[in-house]
Amino acid sequence: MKFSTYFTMNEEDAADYAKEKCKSIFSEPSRLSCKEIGDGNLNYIFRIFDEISGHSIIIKQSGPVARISDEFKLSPDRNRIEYEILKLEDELAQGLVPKVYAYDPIMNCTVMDDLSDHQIMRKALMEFKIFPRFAQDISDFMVKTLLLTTDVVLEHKHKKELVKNFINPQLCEITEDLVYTEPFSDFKNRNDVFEPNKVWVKEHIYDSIPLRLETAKLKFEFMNHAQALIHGDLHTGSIFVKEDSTKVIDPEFAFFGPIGYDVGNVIANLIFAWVHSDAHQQADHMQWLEETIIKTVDLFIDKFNRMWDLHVSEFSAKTPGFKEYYLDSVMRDTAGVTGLELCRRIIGLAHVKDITSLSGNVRVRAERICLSGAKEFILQRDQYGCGADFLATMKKAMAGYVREDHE
Ligand code: SR1
Ligand code: MG
Repeated sequence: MKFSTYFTMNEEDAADYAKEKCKSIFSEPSRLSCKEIGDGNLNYIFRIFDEISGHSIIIKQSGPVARISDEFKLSPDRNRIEYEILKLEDELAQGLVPKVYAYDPIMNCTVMDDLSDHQIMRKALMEFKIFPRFAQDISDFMVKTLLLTTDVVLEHKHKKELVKNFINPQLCEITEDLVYTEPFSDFKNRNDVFEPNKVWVKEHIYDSIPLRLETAKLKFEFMNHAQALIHGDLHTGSIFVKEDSTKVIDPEFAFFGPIGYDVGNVIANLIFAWVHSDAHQQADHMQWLEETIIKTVDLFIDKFNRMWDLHVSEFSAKTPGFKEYYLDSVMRDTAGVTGLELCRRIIGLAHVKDITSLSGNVRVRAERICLSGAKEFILQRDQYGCGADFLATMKKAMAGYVREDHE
């Protein structure tokens, strides 16, 4: 009876929930302990551990408002979306997402694999670890989950059914506001800019009308281009890694949107790790990240081309030249989104630790390098055809950084 009406659980409740609802995982005798381990912006993550069998699972529960601020009212339907998408992604990109075992539409929670033997990638990169498989795995994940959910591959009516099933208006609104709108003017007064960079941000970002115009175009493309079932929040905090494994988690922002949204998020977050390693003078780690940025984009392009040839049978899509036209537009979106993500994590409400863990002039420099690169990605987004182009923009931004007198 305890779980017949929704309430937000604490650790004790979550352990009781596991005892009552997860009998096939924790057979008797069991001694369950629970710890809330979430550090994301939205949900509660409970790790349940059976001291007798050694088995463990994760219960992820969504509340009616975001953890970061109750200003964000959120539909708990995001839990259903996440559950269904993880199952679909597991079919499309086997081994690259956690297994999900159950979804409870009353308690708005999902039971899934415990990935405690992995580490959140952002944290691991901030410890200067390297993951040789990452570019292969993430390019695989993106090409399989993205290209295979487009209407150049799926039967058109089936694809439209999926669009309907994964309509996600509240989470999309967060992205429209926090990624596409607020970083480019402070009209809502909730941006959070590092004090020593406030004047610079006003001059180079808020006051740039060309930048605002291009971000407005990108915003309406995000809202109106139901291209593929995108993850919608594919940053390094949504990826678990260990040396021989990569797992993508947290697809609650998923909906049918532009493919470049996912690819651009991955690249921008590798760039955050790169400036973080620069700030700590970790030349070897920077070198690995540079190679990884190039490889991620190039492998994505290469696999996209190969999968297209294998899976696309739609009459119009097979017209010579169409694949190249399609991929060009994906690369253009990727560059634009790389720039958007770089801006929004520095100027907007939701930051990343790669940057906020820095202080003083080192943070000033890291932020300005990211923002200078970001402007170029957005304004020149039709100039990106391969991985080296992405790295070249950031190298130029770093070389062009001039320390100002007041710093
Ligand atoms: C109010 S949510 C802020 C951010 O956290 C999520 O992880 C998404 O990135 C969102 O934009
Ligand atoms: Mg998340």
